[in-house]
Amino acid sequence: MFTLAITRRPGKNFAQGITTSKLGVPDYPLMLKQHTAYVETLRNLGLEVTVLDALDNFPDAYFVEDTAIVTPELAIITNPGAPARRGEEISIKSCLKQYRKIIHIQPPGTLEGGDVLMIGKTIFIGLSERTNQDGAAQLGHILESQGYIWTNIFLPEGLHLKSSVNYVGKDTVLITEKFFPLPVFQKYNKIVIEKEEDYATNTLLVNDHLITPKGFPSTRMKLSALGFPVIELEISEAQKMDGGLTCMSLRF
Ligand code: CIR
Repeated sequence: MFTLAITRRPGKNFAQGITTSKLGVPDYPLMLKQHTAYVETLRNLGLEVTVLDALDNFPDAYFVEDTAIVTPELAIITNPGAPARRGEEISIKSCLKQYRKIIHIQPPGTLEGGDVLMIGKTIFIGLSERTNQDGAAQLGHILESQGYIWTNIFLPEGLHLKSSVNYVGKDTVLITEKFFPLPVFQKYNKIVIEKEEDYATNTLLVNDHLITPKGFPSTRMKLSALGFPVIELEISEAQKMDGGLTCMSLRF
């Protein structure tokens, strides 16, 4: 069960963040409204949620997930692969150090939390444009010393690993068609997401509830078969900035 979450308020300049999406210019008041609903949802699920202030020089900083990996034992502060995002991790460290012992990923290693999928004591690390082999190996070795096992995955597509695979409980992963054949997920049950709904793969399991983006009816239906309550959240404005539900919080 998660008891805490760290989030960050999107800044006025959030539309200047990195994006490849062609979904149009995002709207700030709507972004804030959707972010507030996201925070409220986590609170309703019993988490104590910290909302950090926006960072003026870092328009993507509300995607806090990329800046740290938090396990029950440690907080590993990342070295983001996107140069424009390097520096966001400093204020996350100040916040996390009250909860966990801190360890850093060191350059030339790069790592972003969106590439790290933890399923119990098994860690999958995506090798992407943001996470290199050195960064992945550093994380792997840190976690190995805590009894975890880890595997690298060369991403066949996508920004981060969790853009394409997420754990939704009951030994089941939500996975895109493209990632479905990867042997590393062989031992899990799989819910395969149709191409048109790829974005909904970024669904978040929090305290036996599934939070999923609104507007993906086929995924919504498939999720209900798992038996957890499903909460749909409108996050169109984060989607325009290549972000999703997992990216906007650190949960532990
Ligand atoms: C970026 O490109 O870094 C941000 N605009 C989106 C980050 C999304 N983070 C995530 O999936 N964990």
